[in-house]
Amino acid sequence: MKRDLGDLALFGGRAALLHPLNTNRPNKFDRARLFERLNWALDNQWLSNGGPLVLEFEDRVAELAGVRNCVSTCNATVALQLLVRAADLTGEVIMPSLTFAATAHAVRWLGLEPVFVDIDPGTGCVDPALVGAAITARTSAIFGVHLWGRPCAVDELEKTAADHGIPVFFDAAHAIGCTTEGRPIGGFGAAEVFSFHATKVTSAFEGGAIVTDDDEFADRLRALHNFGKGLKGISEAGGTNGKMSEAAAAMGLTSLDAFDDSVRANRANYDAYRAELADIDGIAFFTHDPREDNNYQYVIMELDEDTAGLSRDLLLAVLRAENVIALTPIGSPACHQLEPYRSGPPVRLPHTERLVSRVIALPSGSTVSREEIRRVCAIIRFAVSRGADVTARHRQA
Ligand code: T4K
Repeated sequence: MKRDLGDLALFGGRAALLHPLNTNRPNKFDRARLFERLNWALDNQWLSNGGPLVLEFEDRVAELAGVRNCVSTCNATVALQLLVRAADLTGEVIMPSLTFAATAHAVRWLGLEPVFVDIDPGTGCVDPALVGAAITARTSAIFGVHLWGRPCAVDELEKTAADHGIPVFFDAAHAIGCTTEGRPIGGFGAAEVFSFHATKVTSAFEGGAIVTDDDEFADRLRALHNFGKGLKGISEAGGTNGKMSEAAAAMGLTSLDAFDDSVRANRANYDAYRAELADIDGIAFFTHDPREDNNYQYVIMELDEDTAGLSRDLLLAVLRAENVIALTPIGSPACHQLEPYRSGPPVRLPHTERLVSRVIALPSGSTVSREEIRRVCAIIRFAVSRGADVTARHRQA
């Protein structure tokens, strides 16, 4: 319990938590079941290249996403690159800047140019009206991003894309198990991409997947992620190695077994944070539509510096000193504020820039206890209630 400024670890007090509490640490899963699957794969002597566990994982992901095809990959970044190649994209791809660098890097790595547009401040997702206005003769596709699991304006983006005769793809790295108007994320646009990185609600250690209802496109993707093998003509155009291993699929399946428990825990954590901090001026939470399914893997808090009297970065430093490793969330800084994009032609995205300077991702997941949340909130409550004093003391130090 902090009573005086000197109790804050930033100013020499004892840290509130004994061990670092990381944001995005892996969720609980049945370890015995994982080892069982790994042993089975070893006995089966088929460890990659479309093995039985990979096929089972693909079926489970396709079912969750409500689509016909799932092509699993070694990670989501390669999955995004496979989309670029499979759709023969060239020139420019329009996307939000408020996303993890992987969305932009995947496109740039293949020699295309990401064109960043601003967000709708109400959702944090790309503003479809601005996407339409940014389309030029060089635009070959639109990439929407379901940021922090919040579905973007899928219908508007699909319409804009259709009006201009270009495809729209969705980076759904954060959005497995989410719905919009009752429709599961996975079936929108020409294809969608999930990430199964260790930090995601469903983890394959490293992994990704492309889901689509377009059978022919799925065949192209399947060939391209396996050196171009298996589809007439495509092999001559080459391919890459983007395959998922049996070990990753074993983890992915075991993590999927725990999906409902992980989401329940995330939802309870999100509700607990909101309840604990509801009465504090200057604090708000990024919301989801409670009528829709969401995986709630990110608890995103917004801090209004003027009201709180301390900046987002100072609050992060306060928390870090207490062993609470809260983060500037994915998308903060935004891509256009990062190299190599920052050195390009200047881009002003006022809604993006405002949001990224205010947000904090708080620790969540099924290994975070209610007591840990209570302690994190107590630190935030104390620091914000004494915001101006914390800022002044920090300046003196
Ligand atoms: N599109 C979007 C919108 C994305 O967010 C991502 C990735 C992608 C595409 C590409 O997906 P992948 O190609 O990765 O499948 C992490 C992840 O590597 C990345 O997957 C994720 N998004 C991104 C947002 O976060 P870093 O460099 O920020 O991770 P790191 O090491 O700083 O860890 C983040 C937090 O998680 C820390 O608090 C530590 C904790 N952590 C991390 C790991 C790896 C753990 O507690 N345990 C762990 O095993 O990129």
